[in-house]
Amino acid sequence: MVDGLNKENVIITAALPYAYDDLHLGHIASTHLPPDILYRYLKLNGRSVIQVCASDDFGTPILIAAERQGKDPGEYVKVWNERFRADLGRLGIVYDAFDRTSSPENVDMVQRFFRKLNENGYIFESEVEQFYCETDLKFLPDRYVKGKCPYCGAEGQYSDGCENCGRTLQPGQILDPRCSICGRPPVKKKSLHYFFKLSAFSSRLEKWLRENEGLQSDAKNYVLNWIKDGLQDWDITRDISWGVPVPLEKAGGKVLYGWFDNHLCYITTALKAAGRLAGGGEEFWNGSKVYHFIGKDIVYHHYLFLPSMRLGEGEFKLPDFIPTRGHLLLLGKKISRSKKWMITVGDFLERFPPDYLRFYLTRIVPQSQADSNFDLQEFADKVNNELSANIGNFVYRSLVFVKNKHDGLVPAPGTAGADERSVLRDLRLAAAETGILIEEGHYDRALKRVLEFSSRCNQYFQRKAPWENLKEEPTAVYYSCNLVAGLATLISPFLPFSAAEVWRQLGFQGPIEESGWASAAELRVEPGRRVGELKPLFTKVEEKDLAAVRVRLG
Ligand code: B3M
Ligand code: ZN
Repeated sequence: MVDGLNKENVIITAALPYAYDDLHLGHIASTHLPPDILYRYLKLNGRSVIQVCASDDFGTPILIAAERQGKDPGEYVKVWNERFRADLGRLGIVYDAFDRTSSPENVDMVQRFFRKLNENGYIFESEVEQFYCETDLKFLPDRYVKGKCPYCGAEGQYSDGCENCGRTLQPGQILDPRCSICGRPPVKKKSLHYFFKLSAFSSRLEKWLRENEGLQSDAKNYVLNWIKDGLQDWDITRDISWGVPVPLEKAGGKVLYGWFDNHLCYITTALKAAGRLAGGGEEFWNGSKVYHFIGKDIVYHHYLFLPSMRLGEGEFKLPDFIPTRGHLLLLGKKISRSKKWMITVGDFLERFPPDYLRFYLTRIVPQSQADSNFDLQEFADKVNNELSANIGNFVYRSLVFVKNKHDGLVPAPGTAGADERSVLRDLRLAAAETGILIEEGHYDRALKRVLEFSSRCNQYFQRKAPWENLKEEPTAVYYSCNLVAGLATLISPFLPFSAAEVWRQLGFQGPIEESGWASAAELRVEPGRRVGELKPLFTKVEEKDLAAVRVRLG
């Protein structure tokens, strides 16, 4: 068990989406949904937990996008920030704070880090040759230049990293460079830059990676190899206007690179959510268990840049967990914005309820860097055969008995027999095992465990056959209603909308979130309780729904 029942605070962060494009299913699968399951589960356990995220506002891609639309970048990113919150909220993913990396509080935090790292001797200056476009009369950092990857030879890569082999590139490393505004080859021109001494942290990073058992071994192993190959010091400034200004007089308006400031927003936003920005932030942060959920394409940044900046600054502890998940493929192919091969959150919700996505993605995404595949037919099958035919069926057939045979009032049971004792024992076991799997980060297996229990409930109902075994019918219906309540708690971290609906149908007033995980195994549905209005929890996904999605994808 990872956390046990200790009472420590928990801080959960999800990687920050860049403020220039819609969230798609890939973001949800690796970055936003897994932490939300943990968050909801911990809250149900009465733990003090905050979940935070933000929009990642700075950097050249955003500046370029804003410039193309003739907008001020500050205004441009605000629109995205609101859109992210709305989309995530519709999926039931709600953060205690959803900040912006460009907020004044984060800018303060970033400058504080820069100053401290500078004082501690981890920043140095160096003249570097930068790409400069003589047509557009500007320096061309990162995405302003496209070319060929020096490692794997892939064409059309941005100068700050290769999408094909996953390497980050230093300015100037890209081959056959072209200005992305006018397409002409840029020249090189000298510019004074600031560097972070990443190389000074090799042995400390290695020690941390080896000693921290909370880190995933698949990521750990290749990060250790990167360290063995030698870490390069890191150019952390850019000659553009959109970013956190380097807090030094002589820096002459240079700004910090987006990967210097964005992860610091985890800290800023957590302290904001906890009301600790004005003071006591370090104690709060250091007294918490810290989780950073990410996708595997940003391992380098989270396992090397982030910890070394914290080590160098010295006041905020390193993460305890960096759950790192693989990519989501869409119908077997890599999701691609440029090729329009993606399903955005908005597209999905036009057709299907949010819990269908939460269900399917949780079922298929393991706690590892293995890629998963969003397959339309499999999506329909899982929703229809598992969600609807298993969970939905049990809830409906149980409650409909109360309505049709008992005027909507839960009947009083006779004495519990061996079947009841056995199924209640299974409920306790299911709650305990599901909890352990969630704490260990295996949300896919945890949900599978809930499904197994739901099958068990259907078996109980089938065995009791209340439609013909009239003597035991009230007992069977009473216990089934309590199993429905137990199931509602067990599904609630995964399927919050459906859990709330079951709770309502059981006639409960307050939010299910307040009922507590441990109470799942109690008999909470008392005889005489009036059930709410009933309707099937899930409707089937039909071929025409799938066809519409296929058309949309082209
Ligand atoms: N904005 C998104 C990405 O590279 C990037 C994450 C920042 S997390 C601090 O997928
Ligand atoms: Zn140009």
